[in-house]
Amino acid sequence: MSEEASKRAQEEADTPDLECQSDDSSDEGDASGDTEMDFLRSLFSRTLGLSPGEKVLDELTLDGVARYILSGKNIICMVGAGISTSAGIPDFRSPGTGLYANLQKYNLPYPEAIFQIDYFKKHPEPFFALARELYPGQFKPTVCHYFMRMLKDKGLLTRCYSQNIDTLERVAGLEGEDLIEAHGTFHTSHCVSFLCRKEYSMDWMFGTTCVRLILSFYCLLQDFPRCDLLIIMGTSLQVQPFASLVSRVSNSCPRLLINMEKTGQSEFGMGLFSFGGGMDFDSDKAYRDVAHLSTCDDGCMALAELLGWKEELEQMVKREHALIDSKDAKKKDKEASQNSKSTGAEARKSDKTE
Ligand code: CNA
Repeated sequence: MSEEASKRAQEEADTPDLECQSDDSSDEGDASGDTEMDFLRSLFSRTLGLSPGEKVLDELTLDGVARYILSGKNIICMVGAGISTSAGIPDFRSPGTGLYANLQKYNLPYPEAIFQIDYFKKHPEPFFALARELYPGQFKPTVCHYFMRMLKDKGLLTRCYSQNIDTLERVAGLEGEDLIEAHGTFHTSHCVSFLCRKEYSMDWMFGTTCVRLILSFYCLLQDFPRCDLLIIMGTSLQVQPFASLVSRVSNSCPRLLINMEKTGQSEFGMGLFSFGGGMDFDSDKAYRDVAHLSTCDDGCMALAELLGWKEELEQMVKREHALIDSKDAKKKDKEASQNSKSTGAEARKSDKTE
């Protein structure tokens, strides 16, 4: 296979399915057959790990990633519940502390039922009880959230794709186009009642859910092929299709996982990962995936230190947390003075009636 044909086949293999166009030009004759063969060869060799992409990290460690970042890169972050556990919000699957291990009190038929719409329509109480525990306003963003904010401030963050619903990315300063909230968010929500939807929500729904989905889809088609570095943090990569996004970057794009455990590896039963694109940290063929096993906060702080940003990150966390504390204190004072005013008014009213 010529070098050019092989390059073309590689490019086609890297193109997301939805961007692929059928090639029906009849004048290409055998050339088109060659291209298809090249494409299939490339796909199989990639899937079987025979033809890895280019190795761009000088070493598969956090130091290697830091040196690579310093040359200025388009970074995508993919994050999950593990980035918010240090803020006090439990994740799903951590043994002992995860929500799935602690849902007995809600008497669910099985743990996932709490997030299923059919179950919710019949038994909304467990979801609302859980939502009260997770509702934004009670928690502060973590070091990891502010590390992503620093990536943004330094012009390195293409976008953050989050599975979380706790809105802490927004509190940390990722907003608008910085953020795709792939599993929805408490920031916007809607009534599931058919009657309610009919009366209020066609425009509203369109302005939120549909447009958000279309934009998210458009963004990921744009972002992933252009990504220079994918940072995956605090997720078990068990929920599809989100998890399969790790295979949407080019096969030369390094992927850094900061998590308590290794996730996203190609294993039997790993759904989309078993067809190529899964993470490979340890095999002889590993050439681009780095696993840094630690808390997300420690991992981000270690990376910040290697980048020479440690002090700046520490100061940002301190400053932003102090700001949140002072806003909370003002809000509490206001609520207390409103409460005392209304208690006073009620007391005067009852004095008059007596
Ligand atoms: P998960 O399946 O519970 O996985 C969490 C992962 O993070 C696991 O691999 C843990 O080992 C790891 N982890 C936990 N704590 C830390 C830590 N401090 N540092 C590093 N790693 C840690 O959660 P996923 O996000 O993968 O699953 C997707 C679900 C979770 C989405 O549908 C979310 O909506 C849902 N969820 C969100 C929140 C939230 O918004 N904060 C909380 C709980 C669940």
